Amino acid sequence: MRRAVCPGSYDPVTNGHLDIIERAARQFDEVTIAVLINKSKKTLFSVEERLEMLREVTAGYPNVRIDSWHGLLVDYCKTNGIGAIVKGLRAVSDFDYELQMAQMNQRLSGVETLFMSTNPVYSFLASSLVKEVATYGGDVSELLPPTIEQRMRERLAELS
Ligand code: COD
Repeated sequence: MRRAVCPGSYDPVTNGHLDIIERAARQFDEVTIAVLINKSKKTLFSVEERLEMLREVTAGYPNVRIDSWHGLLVDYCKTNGIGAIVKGLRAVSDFDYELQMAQMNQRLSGVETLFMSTNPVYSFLASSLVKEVATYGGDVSELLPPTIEQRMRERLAELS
């Protein structure tokens, strides 16, 4: 079975993430979306909330599973028999760091990283920007699934 992982923070999941996930799911037998836990990173949603939102928006994809992991991504791949990491590339600015991580991961364990070019419609899209725009009342309705936007607005209102 050809297995891949799409790792990330997913705080929260956006249409840009979903585009990469859908395309990866067409290329592999099984795709795991792994929420990587970074305790030093301040997030809007807890890990459990992010997992729940991901489960909800990927319910229509039978070969997509959701999981979380604390530690090195290559150890997650090894533990779960995953041979490929799929990443989305938005711009040249993503490339330097992504290349460095891909080479380090290859060196550490032999796992390959495959880059997918972003859908141009979402090339500017990042969870952090969506949160910032929504915080100041901007319209992000075309950038997130409606239920995720709703949850984000509720959380931002609780915090304001
Ligand atoms: N279009 C296309 N792709 C997109 C878009 C978009 N609009 N938005 C996001 N993506 C892609 C990103 O490029 C990324 O590939 C993925 O979706 C997740 O994005 P985020 O923002 O949710 O997650 P990040 O960038 O915070 O995640 C970083 C990781 C957690 C993947 C990384 O830090 C990691 O692998 N950590 C594990 C610890 C580890 O192994 N460290 C050693 C590395 S060598």
